[in-house]
Amino acid sequence: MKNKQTKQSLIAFEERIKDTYSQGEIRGPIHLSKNNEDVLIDIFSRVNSDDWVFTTYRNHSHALLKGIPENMLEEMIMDGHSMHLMSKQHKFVSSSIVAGHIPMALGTALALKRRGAHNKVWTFCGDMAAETGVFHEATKYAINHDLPITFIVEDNGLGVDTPTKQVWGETDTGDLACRFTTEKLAVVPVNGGLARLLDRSPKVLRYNYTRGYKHHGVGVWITFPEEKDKSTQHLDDYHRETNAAMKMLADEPNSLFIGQTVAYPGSPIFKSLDGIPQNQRLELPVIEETQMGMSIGLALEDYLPVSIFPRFDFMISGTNQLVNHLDKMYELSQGQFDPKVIIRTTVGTKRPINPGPQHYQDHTEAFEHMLTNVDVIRVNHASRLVPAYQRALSSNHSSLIVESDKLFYGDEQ
Ligand SMILES: Cc1ncc(C[n+]2csc(CCOP(=O)(O)OP(=O)(O)O)c2C)c(N)n1
Repeated sequence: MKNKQTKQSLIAFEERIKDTYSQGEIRGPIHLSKNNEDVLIDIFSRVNSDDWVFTTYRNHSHALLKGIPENMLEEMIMDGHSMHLMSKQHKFVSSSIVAGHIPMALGTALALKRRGAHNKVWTFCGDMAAETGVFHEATKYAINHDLPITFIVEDNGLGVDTPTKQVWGETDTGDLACRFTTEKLAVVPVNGGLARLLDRSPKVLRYNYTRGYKHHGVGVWITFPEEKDKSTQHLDDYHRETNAAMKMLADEPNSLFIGQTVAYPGSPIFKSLDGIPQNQRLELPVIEETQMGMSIGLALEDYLPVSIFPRFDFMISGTNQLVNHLDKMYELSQGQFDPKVIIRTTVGTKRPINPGPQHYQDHTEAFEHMLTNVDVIRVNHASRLVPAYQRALSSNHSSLIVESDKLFYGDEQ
């Protein structure tokens, strides 16, 4: 695709967004990209204007290279839509749910093939997303059904601040993928069996780069103008009380904290586990269904899993294991199994910046309807945090504890 964007203009755009964000003028989270401009320019030189692009929250360069004009993009970012940019006109979709866009991209590729259309789909994701089940399902389906889609893995070695290989071990989706070099679109099969698959049209490309910015934001804490005189009391109370509650759980024999940001920083969860030994923490980002199922399995062997999902919105993909297994195990096994898991999740706040509905939904009532055996406890005030976890600990049942957005800013949401 002919595009007037250059490496310099992509870098300059991100610099401008960084400056505007630093001044407290952007009302949504931003995820800046740097150091992968050459590769993206090369890939997009093969993308036609009527091709579809599905991508992540780290999407500004993709949007510009797909032809979204700078001023239009800037307006969407200023309005807080950076993490979930979409443009029908430009056939551009992105999502702030990790790997959430990948099956949609697959479906669009299937539609194009069935229709006999000439255009195709390009879908981008990070290395942590490339370890998920949906990535593997989608790539296998696309390869075996010869769908008009290319998957591109942008490998910066990290998911937020968690080194991907620390979670998954050394083998990565490089086994599935071919290596992309900026000189030419090269297929470098990692093992012979896959080379045969990769010779066919759907391809998985993978390239390495060093992330030029922090995961999100600009690397320093921004105080937004209207926040300047606000007290931090709520936040201080939240940190103190969640830490006291988690320490109480950590004292239980066999308790194990699993989930995203339990062992690496990246959300307030990390701070709440201050002082808890590393060997009681197991980092598991972005595989929420597997995490929920693993929690049940651990409990079957008498561990006490404290299964943590930093956002209720992310926990949704663990719903199958929660509703169909944890909640029903007692009934299905005729009273033989009643695994006990303490699930902890948080409703995202809209302040100081609004992350959009993929990060702030409160599904408490829906889960109250869906669950019959698991207790659902919503906590609205810091003074109720320790009692809520005490109740979960002394109960014979599993519990889902929802830390409400009120905990961060009181009723001022
Ligand atoms: C389903 C889901 N789980 C967790 C998160 C929180 N989260 C946002 S980005 C991210 C890391 C993703 O890393 P990677 O796929 O390597 O992409 P990168 O950000 O490095 O480009 C996580 C865990 C989320 N947005 N969605």
